[in-house]
Amino acid sequence: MVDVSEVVSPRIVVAAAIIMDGRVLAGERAAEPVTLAGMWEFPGGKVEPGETEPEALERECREELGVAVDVGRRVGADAPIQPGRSVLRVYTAVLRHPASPSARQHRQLRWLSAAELATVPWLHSDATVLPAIATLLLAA
Ligand code: 9L3
Ligand code: MG
Repeated sequence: MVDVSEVVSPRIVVAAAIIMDGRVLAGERAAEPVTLAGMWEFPGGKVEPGETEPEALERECREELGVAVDVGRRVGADAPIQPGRSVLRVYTAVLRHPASPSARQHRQLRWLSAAELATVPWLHSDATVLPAIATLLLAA
């Protein structure tokens, strides 16, 4: 059956640019789907029905990283994931407590400076936001 909501408007995927001390947290995707394994992303996932985007991001950071975050403002423009089907929205976020994120679902996590952003292979969607992230990191 066709899900009408997918036809009418693309699914929103939110991701967190968690920034601390001039670095941003990036994660290497593990399996699921296997085609994206080894690619790097800002942690996050799909907004579920009834959730606001910040609520979804708080939930995803809890589930994927085991941390509480305060969600800030949008970074960069909407980036297509699967054109017409899903779109990525990145928000800044800060850790609410001085806890270390743990790689509960990622293969590994890294804190990257602006100069290090290009050292990992990013998902295409996330790569489009990197110039805006670099600007933020350099201003911090
Ligand atoms: N995705 C792209 N960039 C991101 C995230 C968190 C997700 N920063 C894409 C990968 C999947 C889809 O969105 O195609 C759903 O993500 P997830 O729920 O598997 O994390
Ligand atoms: Mg995810």
